[in-house]
Amino acid sequence: MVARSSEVRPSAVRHSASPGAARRRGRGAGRLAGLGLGGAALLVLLTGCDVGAAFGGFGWPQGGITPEANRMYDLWIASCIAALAVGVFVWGLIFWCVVRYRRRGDELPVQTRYNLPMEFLYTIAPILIVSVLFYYTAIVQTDVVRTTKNPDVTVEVVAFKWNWQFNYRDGQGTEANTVASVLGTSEVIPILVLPTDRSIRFEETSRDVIHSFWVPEMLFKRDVFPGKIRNVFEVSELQTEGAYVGRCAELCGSYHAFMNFELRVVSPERYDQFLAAKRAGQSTQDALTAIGEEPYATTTRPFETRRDTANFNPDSASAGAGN
Ligand SMILES: [Cu+2]
Repeated sequence: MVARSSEVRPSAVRHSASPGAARRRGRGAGRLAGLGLGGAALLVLLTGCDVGAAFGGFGWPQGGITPEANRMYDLWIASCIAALAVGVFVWGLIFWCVVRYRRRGDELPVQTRYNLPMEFLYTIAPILIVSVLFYYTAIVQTDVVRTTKNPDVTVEVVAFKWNWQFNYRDGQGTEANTVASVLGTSEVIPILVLPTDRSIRFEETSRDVIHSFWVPEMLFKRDVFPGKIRNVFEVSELQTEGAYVGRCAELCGSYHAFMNFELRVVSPERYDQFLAAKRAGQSTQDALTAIGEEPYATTTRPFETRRDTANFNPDSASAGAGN
C-alpha cells in the first residue's frame, strides 16, 4: 500500500526514491547497529564490575557470601545498565523527535514508511538485546544450579513443621550416612555450622509439607519437598565468616514466620574441630563453645507461641500443658 498522496509531500517521495538518500540511510543504520554492538561489548565489560554499589544494587540485595551469589548480582547490575542504556537512547530519540518535528504549520513532516533499513534495525536490535541478555542469563543460571560429583561437604537439610534438622553426611544421596546432626527445638535455634573455602552440597527433604531453605546472603532459596523428591544444590564456597539468619521461604503453616535457623560460617580448621566434637557426642552448644563460637544463635531467637495469651480457657489445668 502506498501512503495517501494527500499526506505526502512531493519532496518526500523524491527523497525516498533518491539512491543517494538510501545510501545515507544505510550508513545511519550501520552506525546505529555499531552503537548496539558497542553497547553489547560494554555490557560484557561491565559484568563483574561493582557499578551497582553506587546505585544501591539497583534494588538487588547486596553482600552475597558465595561466588554464585556474586555472579547473580553481577548479571542483575549488567542487565540494569543495559536497560538504562536502551532507555536513555529511546528517551533521547523521543525528545529529539518532539523538538525537531514540533508543529511549525499545517504541512506534514516527511513520512518515512516502508523504510527498509529502519524496519530492519528495529526488528534486529531488540532480538539482539534479548539474545545477549538470554546468553548471560543462561550462563549464570547453569553455573548456579551446577552440581559436582565430589563436594567437600554434604549437608542433608530436613525441614518439618516448624523447624530444621541439619545432618552432616559422609557421602551423597540417600545411601550416605549421617555422621553428626543439629536439631532445632522450640527453645533452641538450630545452628548450621559450615566452613569457608570448601564446596558445599545441600540435599533437601521434608517430613510433612513443602518448605523452602533460604539464607538471604546466598541470594538463593530452594523448595524442600516431602516424599521422594530430593532437591539438591551446591555452593562452590562460602566466602565470608560470620553468622547469617536462615529462613523458611514457603508458607508452611501457623508458625512458618518463626521457622528460622542460623548459618554459622567458620574457618575450615574450626569446622573440622566442630564436627569432631559433634561426632564425639557433644551437644551443638558445647561443640560451638569448644571452637570459640557463640553457643546460641545471634541473628534470630526462638519463636514465642504465646499460647498463654491466646488460651481460650486459661483456668483449665490442662490448657497450659502444651506450653
Ligand atoms: Cu516451613
